[in-house]
Amino acid sequence: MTVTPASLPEGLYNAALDLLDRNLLEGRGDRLAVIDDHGRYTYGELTERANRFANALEGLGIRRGERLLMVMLDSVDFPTVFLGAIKAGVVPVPVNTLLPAKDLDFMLGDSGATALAVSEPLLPALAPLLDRHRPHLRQVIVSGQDGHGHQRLADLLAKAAPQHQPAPTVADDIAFWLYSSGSTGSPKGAVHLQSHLMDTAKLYAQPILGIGPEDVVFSAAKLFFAYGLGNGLTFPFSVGATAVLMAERPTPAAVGKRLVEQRPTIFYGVPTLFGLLLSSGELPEKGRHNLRLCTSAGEALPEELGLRWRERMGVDILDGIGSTEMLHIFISNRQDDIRYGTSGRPVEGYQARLVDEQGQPVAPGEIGDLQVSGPTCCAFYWRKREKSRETFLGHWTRTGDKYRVTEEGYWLYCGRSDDMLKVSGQYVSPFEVEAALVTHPAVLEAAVVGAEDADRLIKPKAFVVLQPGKAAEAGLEEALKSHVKSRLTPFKYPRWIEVVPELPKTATGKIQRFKLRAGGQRG
Ligand code: 3UK
Repeated sequence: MTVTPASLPEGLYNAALDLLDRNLLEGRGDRLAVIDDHGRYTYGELTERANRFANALEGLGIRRGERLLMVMLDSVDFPTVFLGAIKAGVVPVPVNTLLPAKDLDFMLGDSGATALAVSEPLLPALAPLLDRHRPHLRQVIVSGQDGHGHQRLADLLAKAAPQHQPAPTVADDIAFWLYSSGSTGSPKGAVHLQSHLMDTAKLYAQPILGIGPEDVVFSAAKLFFAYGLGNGLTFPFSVGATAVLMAERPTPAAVGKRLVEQRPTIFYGVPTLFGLLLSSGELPEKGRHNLRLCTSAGEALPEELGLRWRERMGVDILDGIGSTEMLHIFISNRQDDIRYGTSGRPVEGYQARLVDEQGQPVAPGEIGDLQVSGPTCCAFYWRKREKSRETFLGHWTRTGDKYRVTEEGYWLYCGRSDDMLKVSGQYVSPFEVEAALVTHPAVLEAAVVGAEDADRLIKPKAFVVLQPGKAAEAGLEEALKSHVKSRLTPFKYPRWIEVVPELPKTATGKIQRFKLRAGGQRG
């Protein structure tokens, strides 16, 4: 081991030391932290890489509190940059790598990032935006073979010193942000603190998953999602376990291959993927994998999917609900107490309650709006005072979900309170899909709602009114689908399109989506 673990004086706290250096202090420096598509890295090596990156940022003049936007694929460079920044007190802001340019443009501006770290394959999408943000954006760092005229991460690491003196941060300092999509389009930066990462591991991953140093974990959800960040970085690093990181999209083939070759003990997925895997023929037989447990989040896991998976794979899936605001899961099933079709019970350390429209607790068994309280809630939404006030009510946070508690005390998901959809575990705003549809020359108006597919998972369905004189020609449906795919993150496209003469509206002209939902299940 070449690095000596760093420490901070009593009263100070830095999440990156807790997730990296503590493993060295506790004698796990030679254990594997990361297996990615290119190599294997011990805790000693990863800690050194993070130290080098922290030093490099300081050398580039990026200071404490400044934001570093991360548009990065999953590889060892992700934890290097994320934890290296946190060591330096610089605030990493990982964002979805599949975002269209307009969203990246918004995030570059909204965050006021002074530095950008980007994986080489994603640079072409960002390059045209950079100049507009130059006044504040000072450094661009590329992870990959060719820096294309920018700083190359590998060069920065090679030149920087391997030991780093951590920034004197405290538990309540801002550590990182994650963007959450809003129903009206503009994403909200959820500002998280130094203590939050480790708290999700202590409250959820250690007691509920029973994660330990012998585990090898693999998350289909990428590190830029709050779900993936906990799954593939915080949780394994909190105990010195090994994370398998994969840059490519989590197709059934790519996932099936990792299950056989890397033999993870814990696999974290989302319902859509469990469904795809089961029908893909890519899943290993019971004896050929090493799984002991799976988790599902992002959207509700239908009971049949959980049961079919257990039958086929011989391991359970723990469904649990989390959010970007709460950082990770706060209501979950337990290994010894699983009720498929429900989210389980509140995780110890969190409190959950159901309230009516007046904010009063609902009667037992009634549906109510879910509010949650716990130590990992973000401090506020960046630059969104009004949204922050609506969402964060003292200790309680409104999740925007409807829930009911069954007689036996299991929490049952009953849908979103707003018009937002959760598709493959990710938010889709119906407004956004509608706006994309109406930019097509054949479309006058559109309304998008959620409809169930064959696995009982929600997917977007569009009702469109055509321009006067246009008829529903053959090929129109496919044309509209690809039109949306080219404008938005592709998974948001409507799986079914129904041409209608008009949309149901209120007297004030608002689309009555509930009428379309009631009328139009499945396409
Ligand atoms: C929905 C669920 C039913 C629910 C997330 C685990 O999904 C995550 O965060 P997001 O901010 O979305 C939050 C919203 O997603 N949801 C999540 N999990 C479930 N609905 N059953 C579930 N098991 O509407 C919630 O309000 O994208 C999930 C860990 C961290 C996360 N950020």
